[in-house]
Amino acid sequence: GSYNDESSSDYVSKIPTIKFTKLFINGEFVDAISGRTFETIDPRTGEVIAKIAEGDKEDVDLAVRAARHAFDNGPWPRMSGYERGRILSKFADLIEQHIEELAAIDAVDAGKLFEWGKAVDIPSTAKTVHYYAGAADKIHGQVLKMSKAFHAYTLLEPVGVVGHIVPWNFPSNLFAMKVAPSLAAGCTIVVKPAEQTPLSALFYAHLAKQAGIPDGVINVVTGFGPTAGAAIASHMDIDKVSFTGSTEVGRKIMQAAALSNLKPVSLELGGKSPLLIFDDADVDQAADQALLGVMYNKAKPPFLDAYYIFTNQGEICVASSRVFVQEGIYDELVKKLAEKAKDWVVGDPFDPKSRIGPQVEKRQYDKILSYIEHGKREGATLLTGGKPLETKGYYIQPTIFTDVKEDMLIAKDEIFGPVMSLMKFKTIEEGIKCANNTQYGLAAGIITKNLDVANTVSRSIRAGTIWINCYFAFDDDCPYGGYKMSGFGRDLGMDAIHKYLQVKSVATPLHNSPW
Ligand code: TXE
Repeated sequence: GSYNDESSSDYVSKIPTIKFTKLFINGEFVDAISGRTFETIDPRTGEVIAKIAEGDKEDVDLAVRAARHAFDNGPWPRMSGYERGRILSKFADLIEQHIEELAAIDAVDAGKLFEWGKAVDIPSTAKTVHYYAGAADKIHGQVLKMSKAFHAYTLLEPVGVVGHIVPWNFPSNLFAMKVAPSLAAGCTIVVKPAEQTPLSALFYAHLAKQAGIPDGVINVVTGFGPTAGAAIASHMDIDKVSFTGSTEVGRKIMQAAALSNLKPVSLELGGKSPLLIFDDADVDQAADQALLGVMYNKAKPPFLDAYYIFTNQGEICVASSRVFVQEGIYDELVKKLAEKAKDWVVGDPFDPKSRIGPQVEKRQYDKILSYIEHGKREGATLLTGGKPLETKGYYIQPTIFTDVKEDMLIAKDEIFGPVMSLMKFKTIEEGIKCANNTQYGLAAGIITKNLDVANTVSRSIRAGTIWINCYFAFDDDCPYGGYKMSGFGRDLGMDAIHKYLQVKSVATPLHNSPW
C-alpha cells in the first residue's frame, strides 16, 4: 500500500502489513522453542503492532548451530569474494526495491519519520550493503620479506560465527553496518535486534534469502537482552561479538565474553558529544548546525538538512548534546536557537509536516522527561520546550537549556532525546578542555572559519569522529566509533571489515635464493 496519502490526516491508522514475526533460523521462519511471544509497540499510540517470537538461550543455540554448520561446511566462506559480493549486491538491490515498506515498518516500530526513512535511512542502508558487496573481493593480506631464507605472507580469514547485538535507534542502518561487513568477510552470523524494534531485521532476513544468501548464513533471533542477548555474549561457539548500545550493557558483554570463550568484542556505546561554536562563525548557520547537525546547504530542501540533536528524536549516539558557544556570539546564538526551534514540529512520523516523531518507548520517554526535570531542579534555564505533548504516544517538545554548568547531570549523562545543553567558553584552550570533560569520546563538531583553530581543536579532542563546519556527515567510507567509554572498534569503512577477519602469518623456507 501507499503510506504517504497527504489528503488524509489519519496517520495513526497507517500501519504497514506485518509479514514476518518469527525467528529466522537456518533459512526458515520458526516459532521460539518455548512458544512464547512478546509485543512490539507503536510509540505513536502505545498500542500493540504485532506479537513477535520471543527467542531465548535454546533458540540462540539452534541459530549458532546453523551458523556454525554454514561456516564449517557451507559454501559462503569458501566461495570467491566476487561471488559473495554479487549476492550481497542482489540483497542491496532488493532493499532498494522495498524502501517505502521498510521506511513504514521503522516508522511504526521505532517512531522514525517516514519521509526521512524513505529519503535517507533505507536508501543508505542499501548503500552500505552495496559498499561491502564491492569490498568482498578486495580483502587480502600482505607479502612479508622475513629474511633471505624465508618467504612469508599474511592470509586474512573470516573470524567465524559472529553475534551482532543491535539497538533500536537506527534499526535498518545499524543492521546493515554490522551485517554487511561481516558477510563480506565470509562470516556467518546470528543477529539479535532490539526488543523495541524487531520488525525490519526480520524483513531483511527474508530479503537476504531471496537474494540467494545460503541458509544458516544469516540467523535472526528476536527477544530480550538479558536472555537472548546474554546467550550470544556468553556462547562458547560464537567467535566474535559486535555490540551497539548502552555503556552499562557493553560492560556486561565484555564480561560475558571474558568469562566464556574469550571472544573478541567490539563496542559502540553512548556519547555526550560536544559541538564547539567559535566567535567567527556565521550565527545563523551555526544555529542551524546546532539544531540540525549537517552541513548547511540552502540548495537542499530543509528537510534533508534536518539531522541533529532534534533529529531522530535526539536518539542518536553521536548527537551533539553539549553545545559550547564562544562568549562573543553567545547571546545572539541563544536568540537564534529559540526562534529556529519553533520550526521543529513534533508529530506523527507519517505526517510530512513532522520533524520530530515520538520517542521509541515509554521507558526512554520517562527517562528523558526525568532528565528535563532534573535540569530544571539543578538550576539550568529552560529556553524552549521542556514538556511532553498532551496527546497519546511518546512525544516530547524540542528542549534547550541555557546556563548549564559542566557538573550538572544534564551536561554529563547521555539523555538520548531532543534535549540540548548550552554552555559558554572564552578561549580555544578552554573550549578544548570543556569538550574533553566527559567520560565519552564518540564524536565532536567544530564551527569556525579559522583553519588553524579547526586543525588544532580536531587534534586535541579525544573522540573517534570530528566534523568541521558540518555535523552528522556519515559515509560508508568513514569509519566511526569511540574513544574512552564510548567503546572500541570501528563501524563502517574498510576498518569495519577487519573486525571480522583473522590475520594468519604463513612462512616457508626459500632454498638457495640469491635475494
Ligand atoms: O540499551 P541496551 P537501552 C543508550 C541510550 C539509551 C540507553 C538505554 O542512552 O537511553 O542506552 O537504552 C541488548 N546482554 N543507547 O536500554 O539495553 C538489547 O536487547 C546482551 C545508546 O535500549 O544497551 C538491545 O538489543 N544484550 C546506543 C541492545 O542490547 C543485551 C543505542 C541495546 O540495548 C543485554 C541504544 C545483555 N545483558 C541505547 N541487555 C547507541 N550507542 O547508539 C540488553 N541487551
